[in-house]
Amino acid sequence: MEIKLSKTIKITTLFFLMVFTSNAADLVVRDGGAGGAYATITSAIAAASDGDRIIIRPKSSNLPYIESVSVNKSLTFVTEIHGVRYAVLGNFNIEAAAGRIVTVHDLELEGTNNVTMSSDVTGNDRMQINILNSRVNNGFGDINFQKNSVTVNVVGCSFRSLRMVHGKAIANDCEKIIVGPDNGTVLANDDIYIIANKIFTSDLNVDPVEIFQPQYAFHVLNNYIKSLSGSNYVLITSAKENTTNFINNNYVEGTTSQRIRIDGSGTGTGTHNIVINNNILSAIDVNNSDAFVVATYNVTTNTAFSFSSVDIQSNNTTNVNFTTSPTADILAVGDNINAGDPNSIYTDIDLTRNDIGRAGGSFSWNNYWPLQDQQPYVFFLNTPRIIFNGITTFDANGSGTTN
Ligand SMILES: [Ca+2]
Repeated sequence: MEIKLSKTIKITTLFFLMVFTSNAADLVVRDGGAGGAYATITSAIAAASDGDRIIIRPKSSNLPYIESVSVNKSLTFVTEIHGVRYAVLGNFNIEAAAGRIVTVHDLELEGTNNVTMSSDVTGNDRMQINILNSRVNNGFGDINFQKNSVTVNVVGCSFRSLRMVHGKAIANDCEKIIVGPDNGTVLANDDIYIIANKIFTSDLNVDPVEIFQPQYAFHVLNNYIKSLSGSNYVLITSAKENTTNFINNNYVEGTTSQRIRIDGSGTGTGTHNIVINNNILSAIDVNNSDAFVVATYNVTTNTAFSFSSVDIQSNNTTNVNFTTSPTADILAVGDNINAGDPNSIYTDIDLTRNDIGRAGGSFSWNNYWPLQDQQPYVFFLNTPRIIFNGITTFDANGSGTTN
């Protein structure tokens, strides 16, 4: 009898647990509240609870939902019609809260509006924001998440500028990516990744990529970076002490030079390494005694490189021939093929030697483009990778539970 009672209690507990963990709801938003749906995104958010999903049906003729959206819960936003973004005319603001997770798919933010956060996150937990397959003001609006304790993943989006303090920017079509300091109380435990973005600015005196934070190591990989100004194209003004940072396999183009500048003018810089490998560029300008800079296997069509205060430079090649498209749709082809760093950690995804430029290495541009086709995809795998030829012995031990 006692045993039966115990079993009943267990089953009841399990039942309540299941109910509690599976109570996330889908709330549907449709034009005019058709079919009992919510008529506005705002009303759906008001009725939602943390963990819910808001499914938004694009209006006919792609007319926008005319409302400014403020997200004050952990919610996921998706389109009801696969492959069609829902349009919103108004600002899209995400309110800060420790532990909050907000994911936005398929947003078409229209008018002169931006995706913003109004304040820093405070408390002992971070916040995470994911923006995927979205477009801001037809590529001319901004995404500003440069707030303390916010980790962002912005993937496959079109906008003018992205500001953040930590996270990943992957396969975006934009003019500028800026990473500022994270002065939050709880730091993230992984690095910053800027991968396979098309970053093309025609603004004078704008640096397409700018990093000025000492909290995280950074990886700037396989980007197409072009500026019509005479300024810097990748600008690093501070980095985390005792880290190794990577600027690899980028295509860098400017009017006067193809320049990366390592500058010590930011705050918090301590001794650190910066590896600049397998890029198409023509100039590296180091003005930071805390940075130990290595530049190898870079190429340029120019007759000479301008490498100022680079600590180690080898295997960089001038006068190379290759062709590329200014629209970034065609990859560089020519002397850069199979000419990158032969170390196996840089091996291409077809297992050949690294192709210098965007197509080379594990984070090949080819993994991510064409983007914005609104198909689901895996955008990042945090797996160590190495190619090994030969025979070796693995020292393997296993353990497990026994009954
Ligand atoms: Ca290759």
